[in-house]
Amino acid sequence: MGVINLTPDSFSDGGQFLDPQAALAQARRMLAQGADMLDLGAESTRPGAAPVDAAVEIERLAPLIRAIRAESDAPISVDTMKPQTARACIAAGATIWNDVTALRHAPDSLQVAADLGCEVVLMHMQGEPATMQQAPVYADVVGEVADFLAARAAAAMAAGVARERIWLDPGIGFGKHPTAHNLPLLANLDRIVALGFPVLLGASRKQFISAVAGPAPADARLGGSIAAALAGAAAGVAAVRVHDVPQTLQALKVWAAIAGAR
Ligand code: HH2
Repeated sequence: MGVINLTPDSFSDGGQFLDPQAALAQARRMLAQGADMLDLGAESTRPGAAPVDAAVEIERLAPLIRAIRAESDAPISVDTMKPQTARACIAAGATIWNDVTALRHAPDSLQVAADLGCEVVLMHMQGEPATMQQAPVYADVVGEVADFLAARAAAAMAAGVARERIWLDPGIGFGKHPTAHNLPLLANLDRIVALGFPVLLGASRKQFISAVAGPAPADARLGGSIAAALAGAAAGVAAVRVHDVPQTLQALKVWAAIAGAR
């Protein structure tokens, strides 16, 4: 899954794809490079990011979704916590609602997801984006994330979302200490996979890479991003959400070929 942020302030690609033509060019490039799907966001979730109205999100996302849809059938995911934005983007041709709040942001999120009949990504986050990194606390991070995701999947199904439309995501970096919480999650992804839903892993360019391997700006964390993607592949995740498509795909292909030659 190739990530494109139509934001001025995303931590990894903020400002690069706010221009609609630049975003469309990046979408074409990622699909040509072998991305199976795209994830488009118009509001950064990093701590301190400026909130974005649903109307602005829709203005940024819907024309791009229509333009991609005019030339490709690839699944398009929209990264938003707002039901209005999800509704407008699904109408424009998106197929997946990627919600970092696991459909908890608005009282009608679960119902809107069920009504839209789209796929949903339910992601774990402790706290709220603005403050989530201040003091995340867990007694058992893997168990708590797994229990949360199982409970949100049950809530989605109870609201009418079909089981086969649900993805789960451990939310690397969302209310997690860079090493004390992210590393056990990455080491135990098989326990999230064992819940029986396709798992999406988003570790690309995240801060834990600097915490482990030494400071590096977001666009110089490719090696660490690939290491995390391979850990995900080994655990059986269904998709990895990445900023660097061709390099990740090359690593996954070589890893799979080696695994297949056993
Ligand atoms: N990570 C980010 C945003 N959305 N969605 C899912 N399902 N999983 C993730 O791990 C995830 C996500 C953060 O990365 P990015 O989009 O590059 O940055 P920003 O939130 O600053 O736009």
